[in-house]
Amino acid sequence: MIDNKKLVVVLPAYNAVKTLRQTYQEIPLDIVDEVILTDDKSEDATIELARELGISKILTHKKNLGYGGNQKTCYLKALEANADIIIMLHPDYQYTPVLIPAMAHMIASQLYDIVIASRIIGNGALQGGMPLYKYIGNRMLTFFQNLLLGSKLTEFHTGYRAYTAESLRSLHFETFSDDFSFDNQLLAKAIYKKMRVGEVSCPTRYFEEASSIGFSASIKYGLQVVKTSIQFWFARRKIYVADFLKD
Ligand SMILES: Nc1nc2c(ncn2[C@@H]2O[C@H](COP(=O)(O)OP(=O)(O)O)[C@@H](O)[C@H]2O)c(=O)[nH]1
Ligand SMILES: [Mg+2]
Repeated sequence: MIDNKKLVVVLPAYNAVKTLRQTYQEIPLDIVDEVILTDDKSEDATIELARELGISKILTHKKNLGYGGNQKTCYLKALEANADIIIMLHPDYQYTPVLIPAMAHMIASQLYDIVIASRIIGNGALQGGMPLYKYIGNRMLTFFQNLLLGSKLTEFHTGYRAYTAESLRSLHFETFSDDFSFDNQLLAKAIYKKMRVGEVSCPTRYFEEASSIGFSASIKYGLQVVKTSIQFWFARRKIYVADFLKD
């Protein structure tokens, strides 16, 4: 609990057996009320390990839905569990769980609806081993997207995020993509709805198990970011409102 608010951490898992234990062990369970793991039909023993670790709520998909589809289950379950503050943390040990209190307190302060952990502030991304092409892509997409969205975020592509329950509910995330562009559509919609998005700086770690998205998937993701930004631009000018931006 933080300021009498229920704090739920969600772990969207996919083949996370090598990193889940370390991630879970660093979650500050003194302030986190519930941890929910959703498994997107992993091919490894993620589920068995999650049970062994005693994770309080574990859900499995009957078939692989994708990263966005997995997050939809996470957030639905967190809202069903009456969470007030929801934090998504990747179980691939890429982002440090140690920042959970900082992010949760920023949300609890009621100054922000969403808080993202930026790997760009503090210049940690390259030091943490982010491949140069991902770093350059991240910077260019962020610059382009800020321009079209009228925002000033240091990045849109982090997978470490905190939300108020009200903001998640009002985003209607069920209309977002089941694929990797879910994250980007979510932030675009939040800015479209003039939500208050804050940032904290966060180191990042790139190692084999923490990163499976290769060059071609990154290109596909980049093109979807461009599309999302253009859809936002059209919607703002009332030319055409894409489904994911509708209320
Ligand atoms: N549900 C689901 N999640 C996936 C899939 N592929 C990757 N992920 C997850 O998506 C997140 C981002 O992918 P990752 O490979 O870590 O990307 P990177 O760290 O940005 O290079 C991680 O939490 C992965 O576990 C998939 O096919 N399905
Ligand atoms: Mg990763």
